[in-house]
Amino acid sequence: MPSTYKTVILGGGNASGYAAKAFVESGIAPGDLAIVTEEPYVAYERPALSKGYLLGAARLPGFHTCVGGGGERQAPEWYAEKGITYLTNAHVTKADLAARTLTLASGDTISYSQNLIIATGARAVKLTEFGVPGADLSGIHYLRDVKDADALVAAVAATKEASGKAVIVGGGYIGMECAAGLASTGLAGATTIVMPEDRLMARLLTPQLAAVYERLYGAKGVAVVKGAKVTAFTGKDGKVTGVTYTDAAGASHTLEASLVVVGVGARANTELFTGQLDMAAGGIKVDYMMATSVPGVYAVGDVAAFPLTSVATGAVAHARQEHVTHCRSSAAQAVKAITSTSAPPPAYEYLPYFYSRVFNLSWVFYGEAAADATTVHFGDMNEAKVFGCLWLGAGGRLVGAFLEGGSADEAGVLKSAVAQGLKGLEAAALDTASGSGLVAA
Ligand code: NAD
Ligand code: ISD
Repeated sequence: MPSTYKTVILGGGNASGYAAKAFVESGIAPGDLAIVTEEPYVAYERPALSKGYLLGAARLPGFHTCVGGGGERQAPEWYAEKGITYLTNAHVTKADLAARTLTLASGDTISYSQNLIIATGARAVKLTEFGVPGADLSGIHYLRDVKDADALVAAVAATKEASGKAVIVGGGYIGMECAAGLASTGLAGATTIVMPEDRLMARLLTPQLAAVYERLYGAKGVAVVKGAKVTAFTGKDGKVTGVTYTDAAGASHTLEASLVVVGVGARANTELFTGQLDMAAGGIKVDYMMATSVPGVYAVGDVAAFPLTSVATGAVAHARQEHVTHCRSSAAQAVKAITSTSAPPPAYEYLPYFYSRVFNLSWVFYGEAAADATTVHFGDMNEAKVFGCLWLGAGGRLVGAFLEGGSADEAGVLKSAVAQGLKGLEAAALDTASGSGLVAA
């Protein structure tokens, strides 16, 4: 195996798979590109892990990159056919940007002559990091990769078999999607979500929207405990048996649990580049081309903090977006910037977008759930079939839109309406940006 490539992609997640796709579409030559990942699999569509995977509906190679994003499925053979070297099970211990070299845990090195694309993504925040007693007991799960998902699926089966109970810590994306997965695969009536906030997905859902989902979760056999701070895990023989929390009044309670899933957020994997690259917003700082502070080095996906124009205020600030759509489009942007032979591509424009599917429901959200916006709810929230909310900012401009259960056309109309407002703001931000016009403050 040669050890020097024109381009190396570090990381094998969503963004990496789409960067490879974009390189192939740009016509790279065999032997020019290598991808290095510590995962045992080539890139796959990570969103499936907290949805279809838990239901037994998604398994590799069924959801390798582009299944879900449109395009040819990129199973291992695809990379081989295109002349792309893919190193799996290859943990990088050191990145020396001055020497353009990555060192692997095996001691081998891999170098790039022109470009490095950093796609190291993010990892689950662990409760051990906060010193929560018992957080290292077995039976406490996180969900980020296939290995985690396999362990969780096995634990759900064992818990069901033993008529045990499950507790989910956190009421965000992982919490809501995993609770739905557990309740749909045998743990209905035995699953409880415990969270510090006063409602599910508090960073996005209004109290009215959250109430609909809370009703549904209750009906599907998932209890929700709000205002609860997890203080400890109890255990026996090294295995979790309970989750202790304090309620809003300060009283302590313990819920029985032989299975715990923790979803309390994610942290970008930036450590290899500390002191070598400028950082922002907990990630690697990039410009509108996804270029970092070192020439030839790009960052894409969850790890990249890029200039994002606020739909609500028009202000530009570096921000990370932990969403597959940004993984796809930031990867395409970096590859365009690298391969463009004439003018650089247009500046990266991104409209925040999130979606989720739980039970038989499915929602989309575009824009910003701005705290000071006026919210207008619509649809039948009792029937819980098609309903949503609009966030109206200054001058009545639409800055956020949530739609549950609507058609693709209806979602498209809302997306365009939010995007229209953003377009004008982005154009103004680019006009006033400093230097080349492509670097935000
Ligand atoms: P999240 O930010 O969505 O939710 C975190 C939740 O953790 C909060 O709602 C809060 O209830 C809780 N929390 C925070 N600190 C806590 C503490 N000390 N004790 C108890 N609860 C605490 O993060 P997540 O659900 O962990 O998701 C992780 C990542 O996966 C994110 O990047 C997310 O965007 C991504 N993801 C996205 C989707 C999707 O877009 N549909 C689905 C799954 C995961
Ligand atoms: O949409 C999603 C989703 O479900 C995730 O887990 O984005 C994330 C990742 O694919 C990106 O981190």
